[in-house]
Amino acid sequence: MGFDYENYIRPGKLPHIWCPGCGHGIVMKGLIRAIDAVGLSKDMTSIVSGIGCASRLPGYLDFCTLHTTHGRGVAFATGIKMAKPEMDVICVGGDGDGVAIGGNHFIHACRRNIDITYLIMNNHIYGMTGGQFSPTTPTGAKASTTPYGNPDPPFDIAKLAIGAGATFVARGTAYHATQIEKLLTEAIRHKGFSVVEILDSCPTTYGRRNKYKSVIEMMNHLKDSAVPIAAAEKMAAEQLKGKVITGVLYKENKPEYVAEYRKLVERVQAG
Ligand SMILES: Cc1ncc(C[n+]2csc(CCOP(=O)(O)OP(=O)(O)O)c2C)c(N)n1
Ligand code: SF4
Repeated sequence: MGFDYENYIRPGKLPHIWCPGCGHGIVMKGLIRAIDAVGLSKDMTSIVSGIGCASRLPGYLDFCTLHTTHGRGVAFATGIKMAKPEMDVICVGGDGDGVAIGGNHFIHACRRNIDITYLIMNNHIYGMTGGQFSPTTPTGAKASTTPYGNPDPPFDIAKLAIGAGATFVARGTAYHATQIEKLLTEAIRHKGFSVVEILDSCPTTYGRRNKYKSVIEMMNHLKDSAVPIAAAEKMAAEQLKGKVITGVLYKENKPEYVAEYRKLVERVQAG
């Protein structure tokens, strides 16, 4: 028998809002499979998001879910983890949600090393609102707000997370569907702030403006630009130009924020 996705989906919430060819559905399947692999319980797992097409994901899943405000998913997730450390907390959202309006919350959650898994679906654009450029839109790419090409350099989300102090950082793509499950499984098991960036497709607002003839072409681009970290380590900088390194990019064990905070409270209360 095949994998039982329906066990985790709220039937009353379907059909979903995503366009044909949107990568968000592939990522959701990877997340479901990872949750199943780790064996998380529906009652003790909170899935939180901000606002955007990516942020609609928790609404479809039968867990303790919270759809919050734009860029504030990580702040709400932090509150849940502080109040109920026994819960597993997963936060999801898009690149606009996570590193534009929510960028400040993101870097500070990385710095604290709070035990939350943060899944960022990076489609390089504000999909929901019609394709404005985001902090991850590549230089030169077209968006509704950069019709002549984006003059800004993009953020590298994974490098930003490592620099800010996240203790588990991984990257995959919507093309590499089975890898999404593996990366998220490891991220959920990691004790600390885990960031999983999945490079994703938005054919509706990004693909059509940037001369992708089809969703397949967008997916092939994800396939061709990804280089697994083990292979990348043997390649020269010149060969890596225009490529994205995938896999587990960083991992370290460090004290987790809620546990340290509890110790502090106990110390103060003991006088
Ligand atoms: C405070 C606030 N500002 C702006 C918006 C409008 N808004 C809704 S979704 C969105 C962008 C979402 O983009 P992203 O997070 O990249 O997700 P995607 O839709 O591409 O999946 C914006 C700007 C809002 N809802 N709230
Ligand atoms: S607009 Fe883009 S991100 Fe939003 S559902 Fe459609 S394809 Fe996906």
